[in-house]
Amino acid sequence: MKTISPFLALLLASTAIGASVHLTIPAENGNATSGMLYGLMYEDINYSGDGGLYAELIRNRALQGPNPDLTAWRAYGAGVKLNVDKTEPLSDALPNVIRVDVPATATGKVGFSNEGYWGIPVNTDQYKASFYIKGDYKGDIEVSLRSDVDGMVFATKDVAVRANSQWKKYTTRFTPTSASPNANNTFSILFDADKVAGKSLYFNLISLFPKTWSNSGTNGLRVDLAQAIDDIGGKFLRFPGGNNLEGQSPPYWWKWNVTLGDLIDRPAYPGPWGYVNTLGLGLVEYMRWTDLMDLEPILGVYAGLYLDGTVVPEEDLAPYIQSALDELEFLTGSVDTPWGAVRASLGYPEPWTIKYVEIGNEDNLWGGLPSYQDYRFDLFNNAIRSKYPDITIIASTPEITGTPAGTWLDYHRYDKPDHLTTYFDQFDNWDRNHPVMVGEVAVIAPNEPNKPEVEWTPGALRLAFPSMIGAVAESIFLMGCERNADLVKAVAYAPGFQNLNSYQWVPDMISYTADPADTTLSISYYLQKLFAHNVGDTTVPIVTTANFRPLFWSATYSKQHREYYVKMANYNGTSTDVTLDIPALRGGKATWTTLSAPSGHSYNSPRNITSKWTVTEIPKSGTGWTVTLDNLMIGVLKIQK
Ligand SMILES: *[C@@H]1O[C@H](CO)[C@@H](O)[C@H](O)[C@H]1NC(C)=O
Ligand SMILES: *[C@@H]1O[C@H](CO)[C@@H](O)[C@H](O)[C@H]1NC(C)=O
Ligand SMILES: *[C@@H]1O[C@H](CO)[C@@H](O)[C@H](O)[C@H]1NC(C)=O
Ligand SMILES: *[C@@H]1O[C@H](CO)[C@@H](O)[C@H](O)[C@H]1NC(C)=O
Ligand SMILES: *[C@@H]1O[C@H](CO)[C@@H](O)[C@H](O)[C@H]1NC(C)=O
Ligand SMILES: CC(=O)N[C@H]1CO[C@H](CO)[C@@H](O)[C@@H]1O
Repeated sequence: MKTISPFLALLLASTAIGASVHLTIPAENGNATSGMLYGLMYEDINYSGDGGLYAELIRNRALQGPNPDLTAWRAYGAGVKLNVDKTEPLSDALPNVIRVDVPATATGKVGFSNEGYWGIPVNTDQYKASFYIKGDYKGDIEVSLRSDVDGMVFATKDVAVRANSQWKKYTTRFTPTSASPNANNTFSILFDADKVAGKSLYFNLISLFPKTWSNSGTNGLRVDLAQAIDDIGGKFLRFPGGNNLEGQSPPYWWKWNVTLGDLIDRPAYPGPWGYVNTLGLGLVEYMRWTDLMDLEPILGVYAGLYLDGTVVPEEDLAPYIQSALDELEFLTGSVDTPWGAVRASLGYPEPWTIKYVEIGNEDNLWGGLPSYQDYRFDLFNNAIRSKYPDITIIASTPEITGTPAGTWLDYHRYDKPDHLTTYFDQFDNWDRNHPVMVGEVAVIAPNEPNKPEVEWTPGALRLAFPSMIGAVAESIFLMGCERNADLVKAVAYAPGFQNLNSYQWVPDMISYTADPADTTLSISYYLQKLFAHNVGDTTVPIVTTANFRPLFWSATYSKQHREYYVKMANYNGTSTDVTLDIPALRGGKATWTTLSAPSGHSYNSPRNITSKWTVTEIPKSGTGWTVTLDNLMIGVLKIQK
């Protein structure tokens, strides 16, 4: 219990006998909150960008990466062969292309098809297809979407092509006449065999976009996944990582300057999570995402540490610092600055605003701390601060010491439920000179081994999907952040996304396949949504004689909405009546929203949502309201003045 005068407690107390607890909110408010407490951490892991939030449907669209292959591509037609060709580059960034060899004997339609990211969903919205072609071909090329199960054609469109020895781009739009029953479909490009028999055609950057989320454009976001994160109601986006910022080993790190402009100029980035990033989701796309969802960008800049432990020595760091400064100029500079002019040339004359920059990611790991402490943090910090004094700098680990007052520290925690609950009060006694961002927090393992939701990954027991008891533990950690809102400015679950067909990390907040019917919002997702939608601009003290554990609570108040939000959770207690009094308040309308599931081990999985979200109006009785908080239930009592 925080900030309670013994006299006030005595005056207002009611006792917690048996299964009942009495909470009182006195007249005064507490500390201001940051206004952006809940938000999102994002990096490309688990095919969360490519094959996930980035709406592109064609996998391996430009044979990118150091070891290009024909993953997801198949030849169509007897004797037709596909090859990785390195002699006819489409651009400097995209040197590998598909060569389609057509045998001299071929007849009818031949060509090739793509399986997508483990399938391609077909609905009756408009699709946009495009490809580059080189070679001798004049006539129609047919693009189509068809079932891989029974060959049913959902859409087909002829594109009039006059190809020659120069690369040419063709774009077409079509609308399927019916939706597919599942995502087991392919996208095909077929042409007349007799026009190319015995010859070859070259193709590259073959792209297919469905309708994207909220006008996020031709290079935009997948509708259902983007909608899900927008629905959380978070206030910030931390990007582009995570490990994906750092890269596995030299020379690969997230070079922002090659993620810009036409897709033809974006090279591969072999991200650290075992697959090649197309960089279709680049810096500008991230900024558009923050614009469309009204999120505060928290920009991570590469700080000279690779995940294999390689550290850029002090004497070689200058170009990396310059890159971070250039990135800020690109984002925020006027059109008269060199990089601001580049931004304008891409169609964005209005500068963006960047208020938060994080230097690196988890620089305490992989042997990075000594160099981060010695020179890497200081050199980046000094350079950015002197040019951009209004930017708040975030150090990527609380283990660093001696940073200037006001520097935020990024704290990460992955834990088991029981242990995470012990951190409820950890921030009560932290040094107030350094605000905290909890950049990543999640329950990743069960309390006990051998439970059904557990999957074995070498060396560690992990949850396959976020569990109910895990979400309760997370809620307790989050309430600990909220009570310390003068210190903790931002908190995010991580990671956000998981393609169930290929992933490197479990559990995740949102899981999915190509088929939107599989999209699974986890119990932790609903917790984030519940808490993000119910947070005020100041903390509010709560007076009670009850002790924390098994019940936990915290409260905030919004001046703008004239609402109190009292959050509560019950971790292994009995069903308890909680009475809330606000003696100073006449009237008041109370809404009680709860998140629960059949048991602590329950979890949400594709097409099997076990968690329950209820909303009830609570009548006032006397000066307060009484709700029942069952074991392993999370609840928010909202009181409107
Ligand atoms: C406000 O912050 C101060 C300083 O951290 C702390 O002592 C006090 O308890 C906080 N007030 C509330 C109501 O949480
Ligand atoms: C698609 O269907 C075919 C034929 O039934 C099957 O072999 C294949 O595994 C399915 N692919 C996916 C991604 O479901
Ligand atoms: C991008 O930045 C890197 C490192 O800062 C630099 O080596 C490279 O030349 C730049 N590329 C482009 C296309 O500007
Ligand atoms: C809470 O209950 C679960 C079993 O449901 C158990 O694994 C865990 O250790 C308990 N924790 C506490 C703190 O009581
Ligand atoms: C749904 O998930 C629960 C775990 O939350 C599991 O116990 C149950 O068997 C699943 N039901 C089906 C039909 O798969
Ligand atoms: C569990 C899982 O899906 N692992 C995959 C992670 O991604 C790599 C690279 O794509 C695959 O090789 C793994 O099979």
